[in-house]
Amino acid sequence: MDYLKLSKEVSYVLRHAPWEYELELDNEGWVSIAQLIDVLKENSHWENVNEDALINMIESSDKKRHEIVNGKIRALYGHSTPNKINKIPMEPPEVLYHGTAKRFMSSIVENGLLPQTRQYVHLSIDKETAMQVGKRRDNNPMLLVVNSRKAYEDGIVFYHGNDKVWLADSIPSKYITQI
Ligand code: HQG
Repeated sequence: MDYLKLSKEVSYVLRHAPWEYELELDNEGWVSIAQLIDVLKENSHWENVNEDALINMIESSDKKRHEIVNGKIRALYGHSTPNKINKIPMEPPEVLYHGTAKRFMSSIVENGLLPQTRQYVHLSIDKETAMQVGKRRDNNPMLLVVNSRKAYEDGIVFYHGNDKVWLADSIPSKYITQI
């Protein structure tokens, strides 16, 4: 089975368009695995999908995008659905990074980091990860450092995404420096 393709499809369902598959995410973004498998199977491409395939998909992925607990599955970050997924506020590391395109910089300097089409701003735990994120939009991306310690102390709320991704509602530009 093509786990990369399956992961993209599952991300699309769980991050962006559950209703297209007649699925409803709960407040934390979970759906039952059985329901997800049922709707995936409606597409002949995924007629052999089962729970083991979803587990293999998660384990073989370059990033931890999804998690399975007690018969349910959810995307850990990336959502654009209208109802904001509840994330638990957590103290972030001292600094976080964000890789972006040069063409967005003037707006980011003016407005800070905004979630744009997603529910949360996505931040990276290290420079390498941030550069990879930025390269999706610019061959020579900008690397931004977020003073998450200071922002947190000032009341900006952060949430844990996965081992490399942190989330925030927005990051005012006074906490951002370019390197
Ligand atoms: C930019 C992928 C103008 C922001 C990645 C980014 C990540 C602004 C773009 C995850 C702005 C939004 C998310 C402002 C932010 N003015 N542009 N004020 N504030 N932006 O894709 O962080 O592989 O929604 O810099 O690896 O690039 O899909 O966010 O360039 O973890 O699992 O607006 O998605 O993960 O782009 O990426 P995105 P992102 P997966």
